[in-house]
Amino acid sequence: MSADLKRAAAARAVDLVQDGMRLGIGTGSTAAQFVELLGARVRSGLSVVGVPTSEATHRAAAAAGIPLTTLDETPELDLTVDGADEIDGSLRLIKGGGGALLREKIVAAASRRMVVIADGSKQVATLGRFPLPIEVVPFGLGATRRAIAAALTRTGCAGELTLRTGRDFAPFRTDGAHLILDAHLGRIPDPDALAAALAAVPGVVEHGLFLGLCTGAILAAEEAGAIRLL
Ligand code: ABF
Repeated sequence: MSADLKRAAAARAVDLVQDGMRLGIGTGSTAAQFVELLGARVRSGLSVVGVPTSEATHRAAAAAGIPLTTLDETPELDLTVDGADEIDGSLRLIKGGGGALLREKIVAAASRRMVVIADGSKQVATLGRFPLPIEVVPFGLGATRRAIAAALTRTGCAGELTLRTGRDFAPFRTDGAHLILDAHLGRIPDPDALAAALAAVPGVVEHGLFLGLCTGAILAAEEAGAIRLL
């Protein structure tokens, strides 16, 4: 997706922001466009406070001049705007390709509305083409991995689990110093069953299935800057 299309989706999301709102601010390259455009509105007098979903977004939002808060000071948010890796027709998401799924889910859950901004190609009929990120604590990794594999099998999923690595080939660490196992599933026949099974595994901190959290989506398609709303 070109930066222009990301910016078009982000601009539509900025239009949803009203004076006085408490915002959740997403992570990723599309959310970064939202941060830039929101910063410009703030510098023109819009009054908002934002909770960033990652250290990277914290830095970008602070640099853009957006007043920041925390969920301790501001536990209820009006609107979260964030990217996604996949979205289906029922607004169910896979997130976490950028590694920020834990904070993203906490912020989305604290928000009355969550709007996804994304490339239209991220819309799928069935979730699972994008590898599902599963955030785990480092302790007991081998046992946790086996339990996750069993949970996948029980819920009709098949595929490989890979430990995510960074550019230096060392294990990728999240903002919470956890690890990520990516589940290469192809398709997830029953996302609710899988979400429940993963949540029941000790050692799993969070997973990238966002179910019942997203309330709307702004998808930018390649065709002539078309915007599709879900
Ligand atoms: C975050 O950034 C993630 O949940 C998702 O993995 C990713 C999407 O990034 P991009 O907007 O760069 O495609 O929203």
